[in-house]
Amino acid sequence: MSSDPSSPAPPQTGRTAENSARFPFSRRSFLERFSLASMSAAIGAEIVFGDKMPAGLIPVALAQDAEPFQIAGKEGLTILNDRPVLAEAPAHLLDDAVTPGKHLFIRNNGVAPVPEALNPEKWTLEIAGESCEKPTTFTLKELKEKFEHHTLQMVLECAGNGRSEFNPPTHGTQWTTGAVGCPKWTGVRLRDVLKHCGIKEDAVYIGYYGADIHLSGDLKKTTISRGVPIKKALEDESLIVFAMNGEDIPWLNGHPLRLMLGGWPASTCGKWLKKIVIRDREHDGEKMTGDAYRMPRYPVAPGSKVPEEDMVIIESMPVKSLVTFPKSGLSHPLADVLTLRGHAWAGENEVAEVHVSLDFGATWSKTELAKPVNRFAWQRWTTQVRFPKKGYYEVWARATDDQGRSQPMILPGWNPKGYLNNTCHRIAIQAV
Ligand SMILES: Nc1nc2c(c(=O)[nH]1)N[C@H]1C(S)=C(S)[C@@H](COP(=O)(O)O)O[C@H]1N2
Ligand SMILES: [Mo]
Repeated sequence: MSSDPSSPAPPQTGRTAENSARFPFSRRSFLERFSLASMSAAIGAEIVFGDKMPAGLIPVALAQDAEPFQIAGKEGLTILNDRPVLAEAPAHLLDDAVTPGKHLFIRNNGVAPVPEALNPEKWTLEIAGESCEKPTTFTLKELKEKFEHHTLQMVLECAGNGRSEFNPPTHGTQWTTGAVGCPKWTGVRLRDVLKHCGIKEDAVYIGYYGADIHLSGDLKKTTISRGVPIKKALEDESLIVFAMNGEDIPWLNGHPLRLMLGGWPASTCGKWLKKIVIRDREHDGEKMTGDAYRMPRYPVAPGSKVPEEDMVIIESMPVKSLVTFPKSGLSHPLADVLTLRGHAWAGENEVAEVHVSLDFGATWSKTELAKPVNRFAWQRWTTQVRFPKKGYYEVWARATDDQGRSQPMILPGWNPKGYLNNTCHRIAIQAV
Protein backbone atom coordinates (compact mmCIF):
# COMPACT_ATOMS: atom_id res chain seq x y z
CA MET A 1 0.00 0.00 0.00
CA SER A 2 2.93 2.33 -0.36
CA SER A 3 2.95 5.13 -2.87
CA ASP A 4 5.68 7.06 -4.56
CA PRO A 5 5.30 10.76 -3.85
CA SER A 6 7.70 11.62 -6.68
CA SER A 7 5.45 10.10 -9.33
CA PRO A 8 3.60 12.62 -11.49
CA ALA A 9 -0.04 13.23 -10.69
CA PRO A 10 -2.29 11.10 -12.87
CA PRO A 11 -3.85 12.97 -15.79
CA GLN A 12 -7.33 14.04 -14.81
CA THR A 13 -8.65 15.89 -17.81
CA GLY A 14 -9.23 15.38 -21.50
CA ARG A 15 -7.38 13.18 -23.87
CA THR A 16 -3.93 14.54 -24.27
CA ALA A 17 -0.92 13.13 -26.02
CA GLU A 18 0.59 12.71 -22.60
CA ASN A 19 -2.07 10.45 -21.24
CA SER A 20 -2.43 8.53 -24.46
CA ALA A 21 1.23 7.64 -24.15
CA ARG A 22 0.44 6.26 -20.70
CA PHE A 23 -2.42 4.13 -21.94
CA PRO A 24 -1.24 0.57 -21.32
CA PHE A 25 -2.16 -0.86 -24.69
CA SER A 26 0.08 -3.82 -24.79
CA ARG A 27 0.95 -4.46 -21.20
CA ARG A 28 0.55 -7.90 -19.78
CA SER A 29 -1.06 -6.49 -16.69
CA PHE A 30 -3.85 -5.09 -18.84
CA LEU A 31 -4.57 -8.49 -20.34
CA GLU A 32 -4.62 -10.07 -16.95
CA ARG A 33 -7.04 -7.56 -15.54
CA PHE A 34 -9.54 -7.02 -18.34
CA SER A 35 -11.65 -9.90 -19.52
CA LEU A 36 -14.02 -9.78 -22.46
CA ALA A 37 -16.95 -9.61 -20.06
CA SER A 38 -15.57 -6.59 -18.26
CA MET A 39 -14.79 -4.79 -21.52
CA SER A 40 -18.37 -5.46 -22.64
CA ALA A 41 -19.63 -4.12 -19.34
CA ALA A 42 -17.59 -0.95 -19.78
CA ILE A 43 -18.86 -0.48 -23.33
CA GLY A 44 -22.41 -1.32 -22.34
CA ALA A 45 -22.91 -3.86 -25.08
CA GLU A 46 -21.93 -7.38 -25.87
CA ILE A 47 -18.82 -7.60 -28.05
CA VAL A 48 -20.54 -9.88 -30.54
CA PHE A 49 -17.42 -11.22 -32.25
CA GLY A 50 -15.43 -11.12 -29.04
CA ASP A 51 -14.12 -14.60 -29.65
CA LYS A 52 -12.43 -13.28 -32.80
CA MET A 53 -10.75 -10.34 -31.08
CA PRO A 54 -6.95 -10.63 -31.06
CA ALA A 55 -5.61 -11.03 -27.53
CA GLY A 56 -4.57 -7.68 -26.10
CA LEU A 57 -6.64 -5.55 -28.50
CA ILE A 58 -8.45 -2.77 -26.72
CA PRO A 59 -11.91 -2.08 -28.16
CA VAL A 60 -11.90 1.25 -29.98
CA ALA A 61 -14.81 2.38 -27.81
CA LEU A 62 -12.45 2.31 -24.85
CA ALA A 63 -9.46 3.77 -26.63
CA GLN A 64 -8.20 7.32 -26.54
CA ASP A 65 -9.67 8.56 -29.79
CA ALA A 66 -12.90 6.64 -29.53
CA GLU A 67 -16.35 8.02 -30.18
CA PRO A 68 -18.23 8.81 -26.99
CA PHE A 69 -19.35 5.53 -25.49
CA GLN A 70 -21.97 4.44 -23.03
CA ILE A 71 -21.23 3.37 -19.50
CA ALA A 72 -23.16 0.29 -18.48
CA GLY A 73 -25.90 1.11 -16.01
CA LYS A 74 -25.66 4.88 -16.57
CA GLU A 75 -27.97 7.04 -18.65
CA GLY A 76 -27.61 10.55 -20.00
CA LEU A 77 -24.41 11.39 -18.12
CA THR A 78 -21.85 13.68 -19.72
CA ILE A 79 -18.65 11.72 -20.05
CA LEU A 80 -15.67 13.96 -19.34
CA ASN A 81 -12.98 11.34 -19.61
CA ASP A 82 -12.64 7.63 -20.17
CA ARG A 83 -9.46 6.81 -18.33
CA PRO A 84 -10.04 7.32 -15.54
CA VAL A 85 -13.79 7.28 -16.01
CA LEU A 86 -15.30 10.67 -15.21
CA ALA A 87 -18.97 11.37 -15.84
CA GLU A 88 -21.43 13.92 -14.49
CA ALA A 89 -25.18 14.48 -14.56
CA PRO A 90 -26.88 17.36 -16.39
CA ALA A 91 -28.92 19.27 -13.78
CA HIS A 92 -32.34 18.21 -15.09
CA LEU A 93 -31.40 14.53 -14.60
CA LEU A 94 -30.96 15.20 -10.89
CA ASP A 95 -34.63 16.14 -10.46
CA ASP A 96 -35.60 12.96 -8.56
CA ALA A 97 -35.89 13.33 -4.79
CA VAL A 98 -33.60 10.30 -4.47
CA THR A 99 -30.91 10.08 -7.16
CA PRO A 100 -31.18 6.82 -9.10
CA GLY A 101 -27.96 4.92 -9.73
CA LYS A 102 -28.16 5.58 -13.47
CA HIS A 103 -27.77 9.33 -12.80
CA LEU A 104 -25.10 9.24 -10.11
CA PHE A 105 -21.79 10.75 -11.27
CA ILE A 106 -18.55 8.78 -11.48
CA ARG A 107 -15.19 10.00 -10.33
CA ASN A 108 -12.47 7.40 -10.66
CA ASN A 109 -8.89 8.32 -9.87
CA GLY A 110 -7.53 5.04 -11.11
CA VAL A 111 -8.72 1.97 -12.94
CA ALA A 112 -11.85 0.40 -11.47
CA PRO A 113 -11.53 -3.23 -10.41
CA VAL A 114 -13.11 -5.56 -12.98
CA PRO A 115 -16.61 -6.72 -12.03
CA GLU A 116 -15.37 -10.33 -11.69
CA ALA A 117 -13.01 -9.19 -8.94
CA LEU A 118 -15.90 -7.76 -6.93
CA ASN A 119 -17.52 -10.95 -5.72
CA PRO A 120 -19.52 -10.03 -2.58
CA GLU A 121 -19.30 -13.65 -1.39
CA LYS A 122 -15.53 -13.39 -1.20
CA TRP A 123 -15.22 -9.75 -0.20
CA THR A 124 -13.36 -8.93 3.00
CA LEU A 125 -12.79 -5.71 4.91
CA GLU A 126 -9.70 -5.39 7.08
CA ILE A 127 -9.59 -3.01 10.05
CA ALA A 128 -6.04 -2.25 11.17
CA GLY A 129 -3.66 0.64 11.85
CA GLU A 130 -1.40 1.60 14.76
CA SER A 131 -4.36 2.82 16.86
CA CYS A 132 -6.44 -0.34 16.41
CA GLU A 133 -6.42 -2.69 19.41
CA LYS A 134 -7.62 -5.86 17.68
CA PRO A 135 -6.93 -5.76 13.95
CA THR A 136 -9.70 -7.84 12.35
CA THR A 137 -10.70 -8.98 8.89
CA PHE A 138 -14.43 -9.36 8.32
CA THR A 139 -16.16 -11.05 5.45
CA LEU A 140 -18.96 -8.94 3.99
CA LYS A 141 -21.40 -11.53 5.37
CA GLU A 142 -19.98 -11.10 8.87
CA LEU A 143 -20.23 -7.33 8.63
CA LYS A 144 -23.88 -7.62 7.63
CA GLU A 145 -24.65 -10.14 10.40
CA LYS A 146 -22.72 -8.63 13.30
CA PHE A 147 -23.77 -5.00 13.04
CA GLU A 148 -27.07 -3.14 12.93
CA HIS A 149 -28.16 -1.83 9.52
CA HIS A 150 -28.94 1.82 8.87
CA THR A 151 -30.42 3.51 5.80
CA LEU A 152 -29.85 7.21 5.18
CA GLN A 153 -30.22 9.48 2.19
CA MET A 154 -26.96 11.42 1.90
CA VAL A 155 -25.43 13.84 -0.58
CA LEU A 156 -22.26 12.70 -2.33
CA GLU A 157 -20.44 15.61 -3.95
CA CYS A 158 -16.95 15.88 -5.40
CA ALA A 159 -15.01 18.80 -3.87
CA GLY A 160 -14.09 19.81 -7.42
CA ASN A 161 -17.71 20.06 -8.60
CA GLY A 162 -18.00 23.40 -10.47
CA ARG A 163 -14.25 23.63 -11.14
CA SER A 164 -14.75 24.47 -14.83
CA GLU A 165 -15.90 28.00 -13.97
CA PHE A 166 -12.76 29.17 -12.22
CA ASN A 167 -10.60 31.70 -14.01
CA PRO A 168 -7.70 31.31 -14.48
CA PRO A 169 -8.55 27.64 -14.99
CA THR A 170 -7.21 25.16 -12.47
CA HIS A 171 -5.95 21.64 -13.14
CA GLY A 172 -8.26 18.71 -12.56
CA THR A 173 -11.54 17.42 -13.85
CA GLN A 174 -13.49 20.25 -15.46
CA TRP A 175 -16.80 19.48 -13.74
CA THR A 176 -19.73 21.76 -14.45
CA THR A 177 -22.48 21.21 -11.87
CA GLY A 178 -23.17 17.49 -12.02
CA ALA A 179 -20.62 15.82 -9.72
CA VAL A 180 -23.29 15.47 -7.06
CA GLY A 181 -26.16 13.18 -6.18
CA CYS A 182 -28.23 12.09 -3.20
CA PRO A 183 -29.05 8.38 -3.19
CA LYS A 184 -30.24 6.32 -0.24
CA TRP A 185 -27.42 4.32 1.31
CA THR A 186 -27.69 1.19 3.47
CA GLY A 187 -24.92 -0.18 5.61
CA VAL A 188 -23.46 -0.47 9.08
CA ARG A 189 -22.09 2.28 11.28
CA LEU A 190 -18.37 2.81 10.90
CA ARG A 191 -18.37 3.51 14.66
CA ASP A 192 -19.81 0.08 15.52
CA VAL A 193 -17.17 -1.66 13.41
CA LEU A 194 -14.25 0.42 14.70
CA LYS A 195 -15.36 0.02 18.35
CA HIS A 196 -15.62 -3.73 17.85
CA CYS A 197 -11.95 -3.71 16.82
CA GLY A 198 -10.89 -1.42 19.65
CA ILE A 199 -9.99 2.23 19.19
CA LYS A 200 -6.86 3.14 21.14
CA GLU A 201 -6.85 6.41 23.08
CA ASP A 202 -4.30 7.99 20.80
CA ALA A 203 -6.49 7.54 17.68
CA VAL A 204 -6.89 10.77 15.71
CA TYR A 205 -7.77 9.82 12.13
CA ILE A 206 -8.97 6.99 9.91
CA GLY A 207 -7.84 6.22 6.38
CA TYR A 208 -9.26 3.95 3.68
CA TYR A 209 -7.88 1.73 0.94
CA GLY A 210 -9.85 0.46 -2.04
CA ALA A 211 -9.34 -2.25 -4.63
CA ASP A 212 -8.84 -0.01 -7.64
CA ILE A 213 -5.57 0.10 -9.53
CA HIS A 214 -3.24 3.06 -10.06
CA LEU A 215 -3.44 4.56 -13.56
CA SER A 216 0.17 3.57 -14.21
CA GLY A 217 -0.79 -0.08 -13.76
CA ASP A 218 1.82 -0.30 -10.98
CA LEU A 219 0.22 -2.53 -8.36
CA LYS A 220 2.50 -1.13 -5.64
CA LYS A 221 1.01 2.33 -6.04
CA THR A 222 -2.15 3.47 -4.29
CA THR A 223 -4.74 5.38 -6.32
CA ILE A 224 -6.28 7.33 -3.49
CA SER A 225 -6.29 6.76 0.26
CA ARG A 226 -8.01 9.54 2.13
CA GLY A 227 -9.69 9.72 5.50
CA VAL A 228 -11.30 11.85 8.17
CA PRO A 229 -10.64 12.77 11.81
CA ILE A 230 -11.81 10.11 14.25
CA LYS A 231 -14.57 12.45 15.48
CA LYS A 232 -16.16 12.48 12.03
CA ALA A 233 -15.70 8.72 11.66
CA LEU A 234 -17.62 8.12 14.89
CA GLU A 235 -20.70 10.14 13.93
CA ASP A 236 -24.08 8.37 13.76
CA GLU A 237 -24.32 8.95 10.01
CA SER A 238 -20.83 7.71 9.05
CA LEU A 239 -21.53 4.42 7.33
CA ILE A 240 -19.84 1.52 5.59
CA VAL A 241 -22.44 0.86 2.90
CA PHE A 242 -23.24 -2.22 0.86
CA ALA A 243 -26.45 -1.07 -0.85
CA MET A 244 -27.71 1.99 -2.68
CA ASN A 245 -31.41 2.64 -3.23
CA GLY A 246 -32.11 -0.87 -1.94
CA GLU A 247 -29.92 -2.54 -4.56
CA ASP A 248 -26.27 -3.36 -5.06
CA ILE A 249 -24.13 -0.25 -5.36
CA PRO A 250 -23.41 0.29 -9.09
CA TRP A 251 -20.07 -1.19 -10.12
CA LEU A 252 -18.33 2.12 -10.84
CA ASN A 253 -19.72 3.70 -7.66
CA GLY A 254 -17.95 1.18 -5.44
CA HIS A 255 -19.74 -2.18 -5.33
CA PRO A 256 -19.71 -4.20 -3.10
CA LEU A 257 -18.64 -1.89 -0.26
CA ARG A 258 -17.85 1.81 0.21
CA LEU A 259 -17.61 4.50 2.84
CA MET A 260 -20.30 7.19 3.05
CA LEU A 261 -19.45 10.22 5.17
CA GLY A 262 -22.16 12.86 4.89
CA GLY A 263 -21.39 16.52 4.17
CA TRP A 264 -17.69 16.05 3.44
CA PRO A 265 -15.93 15.87 0.06
CA ALA A 266 -16.87 12.65 -1.74
CA SER A 267 -13.16 11.85 -1.92
CA THR A 268 -13.42 10.75 1.73
CA CYS A 269 -15.94 8.07 0.70
CA GLY A 270 -13.67 5.24 -0.40
CA LYS A 271 -15.07 2.92 -3.07
CA TRP A 272 -14.40 -0.83 -3.44
CA LEU A 273 -13.45 -0.62 0.24
CA LYS A 274 -10.87 -3.21 1.36
CA LYS A 275 -9.21 -1.73 4.40
CA ILE A 276 -9.64 0.95 7.05
CA VAL A 277 -6.75 2.02 9.21
CA ILE A 278 -7.13 3.75 12.58
CA ARG A 279 -4.25 6.20 12.74
CA ASP A 280 -2.43 7.86 15.62
CA ARG A 281 -1.73 10.84 13.33
CA GLU A 282 -3.40 12.66 10.45
CA HIS A 283 -3.70 10.04 7.71
CA ASP A 284 -0.96 10.51 5.12
CA GLY A 285 -2.27 8.32 2.28
CA GLU A 286 -2.35 9.26 -1.40
CA LYS A 287 -4.18 12.59 -1.93
CA MET A 288 -4.20 13.48 1.77
CA THR A 289 -0.94 15.42 1.55
CA GLY A 290 0.44 18.30 -0.52
CA ASP A 291 -2.31 20.53 -1.87
CA ALA A 292 -4.82 17.74 -2.66
CA TYR A 293 -8.29 18.50 -1.30
CA ARG A 294 -6.97 21.57 0.45
CA MET A 295 -7.96 25.25 0.39
CA PRO A 296 -5.84 28.31 1.20
CA ARG A 297 -6.46 29.38 4.79
CA TYR A 298 -6.95 32.97 3.60
CA PRO A 299 -8.43 34.50 0.41
CA VAL A 300 -5.92 34.60 -2.45
CA ALA A 301 -5.81 36.55 -5.71
CA PRO A 302 -6.78 34.48 -8.78
CA GLY A 303 -3.75 32.68 -10.17
CA SER A 304 -1.68 32.95 -6.98
CA LYS A 305 0.76 30.30 -5.84
CA VAL A 306 0.00 29.37 -2.25
CA PRO A 307 2.68 27.84 0.00
CA GLU A 308 1.80 24.28 0.99
CA GLU A 309 1.82 25.10 4.70
CA ASP A 310 -1.01 27.57 4.08
CA MET A 311 -3.27 24.95 2.51
CA VAL A 312 -5.76 23.26 4.87
CA ILE A 313 -7.77 20.06 4.44
CA ILE A 314 -11.36 20.60 3.29
CA GLU A 315 -13.90 19.43 5.82
CA SER A 316 -17.58 20.39 5.43
CA MET A 317 -18.77 21.20 1.91
CA PRO A 318 -20.37 24.64 1.37
CA VAL A 319 -24.04 25.62 0.91
CA LYS A 320 -25.27 24.93 -2.60
CA SER A 321 -28.34 24.40 -4.77
CA LEU A 322 -29.47 23.27 -8.21
CA VAL A 323 -32.43 24.09 -10.42
CA THR A 324 -33.47 20.63 -11.59
CA PHE A 325 -36.79 21.54 -13.21
CA PRO A 326 -37.36 22.72 -15.84
CA LYS A 327 -34.47 21.78 -18.08
CA SER A 328 -32.44 24.82 -19.13
CA GLY A 329 -33.54 26.14 -22.53
CA LEU A 330 -37.29 25.74 -22.03
CA SER A 331 -39.71 27.85 -24.10
CA HIS A 332 -42.57 28.71 -21.78
CA PRO A 333 -45.92 30.31 -22.70
CA LEU A 334 -46.00 33.79 -21.23
CA ALA A 335 -49.56 33.45 -19.91
CA ASP A 336 -48.78 30.35 -17.82
CA VAL A 337 -47.37 30.04 -14.36
CA LEU A 338 -44.10 28.08 -14.33
CA THR A 339 -43.26 25.73 -11.49
CA LEU A 340 -39.56 25.71 -10.63
CA ARG A 341 -37.87 23.22 -8.35
CA GLY A 342 -34.55 21.85 -7.30
CA HIS A 343 -32.50 20.74 -4.33
CA ALA A 344 -30.32 22.52 -1.80
CA TRP A 345 -27.72 21.17 0.62
CA ALA A 346 -25.11 22.63 2.93
CA GLY A 347 -22.41 20.14 3.89
CA GLU A 348 -22.68 19.51 7.63
CA ASN A 349 -25.28 22.24 8.03
CA GLU A 350 -28.91 22.50 7.13
CA VAL A 351 -30.29 24.80 4.46
CA ALA A 352 -32.48 27.52 5.97
CA GLU A 353 -33.78 29.30 2.86
CA VAL A 354 -33.69 29.17 -0.92
CA HIS A 355 -34.46 32.21 -3.07
CA VAL A 356 -34.81 32.54 -6.82
CA SER A 357 -34.22 35.52 -9.08
CA LEU A 358 -35.48 36.08 -12.64
CA ASP A 359 -33.61 39.35 -13.09
CA PHE A 360 -29.93 38.46 -12.69
CA GLY A 361 -29.96 38.82 -8.95
CA ALA A 362 -31.56 42.27 -8.73
CA THR A 363 -34.56 40.93 -6.79
CA TRP A 364 -35.14 37.61 -5.08
CA SER A 365 -38.21 35.73 -3.93
CA LYS A 366 -38.31 33.05 -1.30
CA THR A 367 -39.20 29.46 -2.25
CA GLU A 368 -40.87 26.71 -0.26
CA LEU A 369 -38.19 24.56 1.28
CA ALA A 370 -38.63 21.06 2.73
CA LYS A 371 -36.77 19.78 5.76
CA PRO A 372 -34.13 17.13 4.99
CA VAL A 373 -35.44 13.54 5.40
CA ASN A 374 -32.40 12.99 7.61
CA ARG A 375 -29.15 14.78 8.37
CA PHE A 376 -26.95 15.16 5.23
CA ALA A 377 -29.83 14.68 2.75
CA TRP A 378 -30.54 17.42 0.26
CA GLN A 379 -33.71 19.46 0.60
CA ARG A 380 -36.37 20.01 -2.05
CA TRP A 381 -37.26 23.59 -2.91
CA THR A 382 -40.21 24.60 -5.12
CA THR A 383 -41.80 27.82 -6.26
CA GLN A 384 -44.01 29.25 -8.98
CA VAL A 385 -43.13 32.20 -11.13
CA ARG A 386 -44.67 34.34 -13.87
CA PHE A 387 -42.69 36.20 -16.47
CA PRO A 388 -43.57 39.87 -17.08
CA LYS A 389 -43.13 39.79 -20.86
CA LYS A 390 -41.80 37.71 -23.72
CA GLY A 391 -38.09 37.22 -23.86
CA TYR A 392 -35.02 35.48 -22.48
CA TYR A 393 -34.70 34.94 -18.75
CA GLU A 394 -32.31 33.27 -16.43
CA VAL A 395 -33.50 31.59 -13.28
CA TRP A 396 -30.92 31.86 -10.55
CA ALA A 397 -31.23 29.90 -7.31
CA ARG A 398 -29.49 30.89 -4.10
CA ALA A 399 -29.47 28.82 -0.91
CA THR A 400 -28.62 30.11 2.57
CA ASP A 401 -27.52 27.77 5.35
CA ASP A 402 -28.54 27.83 9.00
CA GLN A 403 -25.40 29.85 9.79
CA GLY A 404 -26.53 32.67 7.47
CA ARG A 405 -24.04 31.84 4.71
CA SER A 406 -25.37 32.23 1.14
CA GLN A 407 -24.15 31.17 -2.26
CA PRO A 408 -22.28 33.86 -4.15
CA MET A 409 -23.90 35.13 -7.36
CA ILE A 410 -20.74 35.09 -9.44
CA LEU A 411 -17.81 33.08 -8.10
CA PRO A 412 -16.47 32.28 -4.65
CA GLY A 413 -12.80 32.72 -3.88
CA TRP A 414 -10.44 31.37 -6.52
CA ASN A 415 -8.15 28.67 -5.14
CA PRO A 416 -5.23 26.79 -6.70
CA LYS A 417 -7.04 23.47 -7.11
CA GLY A 418 -10.44 24.82 -8.06
CA TYR A 419 -12.46 23.39 -5.18
CA LEU A 420 -15.76 24.37 -3.56
CA ASN A 421 -17.33 26.44 -6.31
CA ASN A 422 -20.80 27.12 -4.89
CA THR A 423 -21.90 29.87 -7.28
CA CYS A 424 -25.65 30.20 -7.85
CA HIS A 425 -26.87 27.75 -10.45
CA ARG A 426 -28.49 29.38 -13.49
CA ILE A 427 -30.82 28.09 -16.16
CA ALA A 428 -32.17 29.78 -19.30
CA ILE A 429 -35.90 30.20 -20.06
CA GLN A 430 -37.60 31.84 -23.04
CA ALA A 431 -41.03 33.26 -22.33
CA VAL A 432 -42.93 33.04 -25.63
N1 LIG B 1 -11.26 3.60 -4.16
C1 LIG B 1 -11.59 4.82 -4.60
N2 LIG B 1 -12.46 5.54 -3.88
C2 LIG B 1 -12.83 6.78 -4.30
C3 LIG B 1 -12.28 7.33 -5.48
C4 LIG B 1 -11.37 6.54 -6.24
O1 LIG B 1 -10.85 6.94 -7.29
N3 LIG B 1 -11.05 5.29 -5.76
N4 LIG B 1 -12.61 8.61 -5.87
C5 LIG B 1 -13.08 9.48 -4.79
C6 LIG B 1 -13.60 10.75 -5.28
S1 LIG B 1 -12.45 11.97 -5.62
C7 LIG B 1 -14.93 10.99 -5.40
S2 LIG B 1 -15.52 12.51 -5.90
C8 LIG B 1 -15.92 9.93 -5.11
C9 LIG B 1 -16.80 9.71 -6.31
O2 LIG B 1 -17.79 8.74 -6.05
P1 LIG B 1 -18.65 8.16 -7.24
O3 LIG B 1 -17.72 7.78 -8.35
O4 LIG B 1 -19.40 7.02 -6.68
O5 LIG B 1 -19.58 9.25 -7.69
O6 LIG B 1 -15.33 8.69 -4.77
C10 LIG B 1 -14.16 8.79 -3.97
N5 LIG B 1 -13.72 7.47 -3.58
MO1 LIG C 1 -13.66 13.99 -5.99
